[in-house]
Amino acid sequence: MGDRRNLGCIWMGLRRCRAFWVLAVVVAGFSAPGSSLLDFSLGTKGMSFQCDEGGNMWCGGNASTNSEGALTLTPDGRNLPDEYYFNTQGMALYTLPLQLLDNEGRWRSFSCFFRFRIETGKFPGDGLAFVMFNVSRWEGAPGGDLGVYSSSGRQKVKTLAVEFDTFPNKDFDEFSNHVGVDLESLRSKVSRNAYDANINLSGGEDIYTWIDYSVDSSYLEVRIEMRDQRPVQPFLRYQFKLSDVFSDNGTVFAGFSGSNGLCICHNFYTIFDWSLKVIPAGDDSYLYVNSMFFILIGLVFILLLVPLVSILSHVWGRKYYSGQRTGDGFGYRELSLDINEEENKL
Ligand SMILES: [Ca+2]
Repeated sequence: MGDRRNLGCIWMGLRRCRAFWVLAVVVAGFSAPGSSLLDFSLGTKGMSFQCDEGGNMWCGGNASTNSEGALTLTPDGRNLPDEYYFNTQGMALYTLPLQLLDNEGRWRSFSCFFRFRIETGKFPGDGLAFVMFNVSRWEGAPGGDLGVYSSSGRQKVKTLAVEFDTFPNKDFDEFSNHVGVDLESLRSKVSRNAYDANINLSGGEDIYTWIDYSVDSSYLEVRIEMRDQRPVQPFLRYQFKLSDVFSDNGTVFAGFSGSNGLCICHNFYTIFDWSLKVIPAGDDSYLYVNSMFFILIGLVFILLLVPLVSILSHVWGRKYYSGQRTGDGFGYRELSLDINEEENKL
């Protein structure tokens, strides 16, 4: 009976047939393209950061991991002589490249989230940065250069950095506790005092961060929060084109850097969790158009399939009922003959 009901729903109208919509969703789902090209999550809640040979991170300088699977960027031993922390820096880059340029020359958006903590010794050290380079391995100078930029002042690799700076350098810092977007130099393109969001970057508490770049708008947006709740409004945003920064072939390596200088000031940097995904060229509108295209293909397929199933079920139904008796004891053919006989009498 169940099979007959499913076939019968075709005659009842497609809108009332649950099987139709289930099939439509399944076909459309199989047809729609994936929403991201590279999508990973690392840290204490899943696959741990791995700095060892063959691991998921290339780690330079003092970058390492701890027993919780988190990433640390400078020496993590506590209560050691100040000299132990002098001019220390660490760089950790995800080993797989981010292909930010597709084969048709279109740039791709990206979106990332991470949770970090900066703990301070006697006085705050220099800070950490989320980084992207056009090379798989790079180490900058410690101290105010954040381990990101070369001490000469002329950066040798193509760089995008979002800095979380905890030490005021009078030559290029406007605030002592700030977030900034840097490109070819430490002089931030845009920066903002983290106290505007009531956040002390080196306060020893977890800070949740979202960094998104949209190819459509060309805006990089940074959000920070003391809890795992993404703010609606970005804390900082800066407009630029990825092609102006990474003009080679769009192959980029992403990760983190942190540093301390030559003073009795140092920080301990921990990245607990990090997730990142690269989004196909043209971002959301591109995804929408393509998804709709494949959904339409799926629906056309279904609309072609439905008449075929209907014809087959109709043929099957005629064969099935032919010669069968009705619930009153009359067969289809018998009932037809009886009616004809009554008509003949009249
Ligand atoms: Ca600084």
